[in-house]
Amino acid sequence: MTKCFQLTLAIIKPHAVKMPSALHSIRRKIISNNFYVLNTKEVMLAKADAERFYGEHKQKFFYNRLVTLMSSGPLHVHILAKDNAIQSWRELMGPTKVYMAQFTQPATIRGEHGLSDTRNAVHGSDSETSAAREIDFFFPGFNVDGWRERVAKVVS
Ligand code: RTP
Ligand code: MG
Repeated sequence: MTKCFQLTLAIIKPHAVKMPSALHSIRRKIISNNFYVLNTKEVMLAKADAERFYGEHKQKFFYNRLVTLMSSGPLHVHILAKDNAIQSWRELMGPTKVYMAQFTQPATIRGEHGLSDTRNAVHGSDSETSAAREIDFFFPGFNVDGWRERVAKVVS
């Protein structure tokens, strides 16, 4: 895999935020897998904001279930940085579907803390374009391009 220092947006979903053992375990996994946490906040989304964030899934059968979950309680939102952060965080999350996570990758976050296909504990960006959009959604003052340029100067 080619090394590429990236940012990704990670969300700990409401049911996991409410469960201290899950929250603690997820935070430990973030740190022990060498992610830098560049910014973090606790956010309560209005349903309309959750609908906007998940607009790409509007036609899916699980859309209403998803936005209801994501506006049901506080989220913990993090900007994570690492080489290949997007893929690395998605590997740590594990498969979307909880039965796949529990049976094929039980040591992943979703394998350990997923309760259902919707309540699968965590979210992660799926591309650099999504990461930039999602970071801007939750951290509008965070300059993704400026941050990338500063890192490129330091590592070159
Ligand atoms: P995410 O966006 O949360 O990181 O998850 P993902 O890429 O693995 O999965 P995606 O297809 O983008 O789905 C977004 C979220 O929708 C919920 N979902 N529910 N069968 C279902 O009930 C179902 N399928 C997906 C999950 O919460 C998923 O994370
Ligand atoms: Mg997704």
